[in-house]
Amino acid sequence: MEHRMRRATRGRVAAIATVGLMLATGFVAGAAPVQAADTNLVVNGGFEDGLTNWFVNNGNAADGAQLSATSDAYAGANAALVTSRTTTGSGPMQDLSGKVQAGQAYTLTARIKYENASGPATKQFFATMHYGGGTYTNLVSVTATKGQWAQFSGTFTIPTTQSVSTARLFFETPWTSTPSADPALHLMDFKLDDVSVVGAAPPAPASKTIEVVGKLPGEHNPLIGHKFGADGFGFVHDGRVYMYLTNDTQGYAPNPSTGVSPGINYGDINQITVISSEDLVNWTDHGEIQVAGPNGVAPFTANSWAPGITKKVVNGVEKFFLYYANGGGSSNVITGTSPLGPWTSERTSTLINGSTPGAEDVAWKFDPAPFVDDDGQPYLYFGGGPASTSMPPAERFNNPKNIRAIELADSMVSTEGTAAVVDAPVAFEAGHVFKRQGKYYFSYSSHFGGNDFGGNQQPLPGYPGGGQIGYMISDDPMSWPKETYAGVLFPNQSQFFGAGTGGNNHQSVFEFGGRYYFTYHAPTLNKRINGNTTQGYRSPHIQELTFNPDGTIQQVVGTYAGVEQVRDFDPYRVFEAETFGWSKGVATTKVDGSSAQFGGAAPNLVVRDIDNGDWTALSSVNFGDDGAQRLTARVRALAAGGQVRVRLDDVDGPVVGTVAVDTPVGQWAEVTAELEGVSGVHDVYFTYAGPAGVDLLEIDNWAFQAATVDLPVTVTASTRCVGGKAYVAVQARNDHDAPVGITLETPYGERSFAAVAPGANAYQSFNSRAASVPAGSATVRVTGAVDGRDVTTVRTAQHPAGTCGG
Ligand SMILES: [Ca+2]
Ligand SMILES: [Ca+2]
Ligand SMILES: [Ca+2]
Repeated sequence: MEHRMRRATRGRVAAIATVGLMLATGFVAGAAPVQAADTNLVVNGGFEDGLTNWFVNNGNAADGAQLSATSDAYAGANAALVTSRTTTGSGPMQDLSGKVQAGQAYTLTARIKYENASGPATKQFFATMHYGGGTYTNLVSVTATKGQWAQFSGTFTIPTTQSVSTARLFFETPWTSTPSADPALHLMDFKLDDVSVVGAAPPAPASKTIEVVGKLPGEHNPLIGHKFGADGFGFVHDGRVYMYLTNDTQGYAPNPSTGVSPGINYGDINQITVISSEDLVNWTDHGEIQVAGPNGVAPFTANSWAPGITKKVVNGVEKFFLYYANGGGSSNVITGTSPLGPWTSERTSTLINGSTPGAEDVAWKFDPAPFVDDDGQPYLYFGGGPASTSMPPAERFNNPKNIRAIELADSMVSTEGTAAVVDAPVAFEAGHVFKRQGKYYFSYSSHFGGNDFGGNQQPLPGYPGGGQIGYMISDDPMSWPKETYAGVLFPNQSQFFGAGTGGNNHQSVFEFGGRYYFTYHAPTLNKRINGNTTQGYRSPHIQELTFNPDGTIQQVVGTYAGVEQVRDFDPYRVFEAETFGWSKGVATTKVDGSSAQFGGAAPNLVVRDIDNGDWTALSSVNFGDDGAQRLTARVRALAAGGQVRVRLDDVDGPVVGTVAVDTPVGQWAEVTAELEGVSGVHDVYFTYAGPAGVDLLEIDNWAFQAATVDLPVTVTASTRCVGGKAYVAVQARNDHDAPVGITLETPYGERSFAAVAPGANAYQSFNSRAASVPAGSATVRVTGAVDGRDVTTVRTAQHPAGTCGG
């Protein structure tokens, strides 16, 4: 195996490993036994599905090319054609992250052809792996003859020390720093076909499922117990509260044997988690937005921390703007057509960076929080981190002037004017603004002291301590002198949740149903998993925010109890199964297709990792006085013999219905269960049972059906003879406790009666105008109201044949 630094600026490593070289070193024999389990890790390597799974290498900003399908194939109907290459690395790429493994050997084959008339007679090509950052490794090489398909055929072994969390395979020509000096030699078009990388099957990803009950039944904090999420930003739209969260679960990697994860690494995070609720207790998991990174909505950013969202009508269209920190160095925004996307990037570079006027001195240009005023003027608050060393130490500590306010353009994706200093005392990060009764409230997180803030300084009287949420009140959203400081809004969360829950915080405030709510985070789920030795994985919390008559805020007390459920849950609709009040032992995953509840644009998730003994629950479900008669679920059986037991009020509560998941294994299907004794308001527990040690099923959505309600009525029909004619007589007695409408119908006529009193009869004898009638039936239609619901009951009454005379 040959390693050599090829390009200091990109930290590039060449590991050319032709079969010959591998054999010469004796490396293949031990490392790459060909096994029956070997798998081709490349998807659509023959391009018979067009360009599916392929894209142009974008590892460096200068990389670029056009990729198209061509019918000039080595095999089959299609190959790939790459043109307009801007660098030697500009070539077709496929992401093999999560598929290749360190220490494993793989066999790579591919066919390549170039034809440029002005090109050289022969040309070397590389198959190269980009392991993220500046690490590139040439895997296999071939020298092609112009106009002929050449074959890559070689083996490569990934070093045991190589991180493979990013592993992207691409095809290129040998590197030169100035390829445009001789494009015919360095930037020729080429065609690619029949790519395969064969080796050990991809490893099953280690489970991230949280096995403990992270949110205890009856409690409302943390908001969810099946995943983490930090820096929550609450946003209200159309009767729902959406929480946008830094995806702390992304880098969570519990050791399979100890269950303990390494500490959180913010650098791993390039997704934003979205959850929503209409009652503040039952939260729907909408999954993650892949915001940053090579496959992100904004691939020119690497991280997505501390989201902030707002909406605005731009050119007559309501749009949603999701701001986020691209690490500490810059901030950016992506645009959605709904709070759940889909998302696009209107920008090709970051929104807030070193060239933002007035922000040049801000150390960390992060934590962007948008605010749109009543007059439509949008603002963005951002910044934090170490104070300028040009300040005296005491000022660095007390008034670091590291946060900024700036106007946004009407487009919401660019700034206007110069950023103004927010002189928040002891400020560190997490600026946020809301407006109430004409006053603007700026809240933020304070710093923990240390050398970045002038060393061990004495805080000014009344200024916040370390890691607290302070706030200011101003009449002007761009003017925040230190005199507007109003106090500590929330002490450090460890004061309420104890050992292991200290550290940073990040808050927001939203108004919902006439009340104000305060969001913050605390590693409480992490604490329930690992005790007081937490690893920094944070969970979203909400408390109610109340105000004094003078507009100041009553300091918030953090509790596990959280906020009151603001309305009962409506079960009589299709709702996503990834909606939990509480849960145990389950996980969620995004699936193809749209949400049955939230519509075509919204992502859909399913509940997975459902084992015997796991459960999910909904808080305060209102079945009404007449109750539910049936539960329907969309499920995919993964094993025979799975069951969903529906219980009321407790995980061990009475079983009111059992869904037998007896549909074909592996296929999505609808299953139903009849319910008994389900009325009124209850917590509902879905408990899962079946063979141990296997995943039982996945669940997409639920729907309860209301019980059919009948109006009580006693109906009779008979025949009689009057004047030689046969009559059919129909009678219906109203047994309800209120008046009803009754219609009597026969083949010989019908009659309607309005407002038939309780206990009274509707009666009519219908003349058949014949001497006899055959046996038949009358229809009785009763309309009325039961518990405020309009109800129609239809009954039939049989009558015998009747003949006059004889
Ligand atoms: Ca092909
Ligand atoms: Ca499980
Ligand atoms: Ca679903």
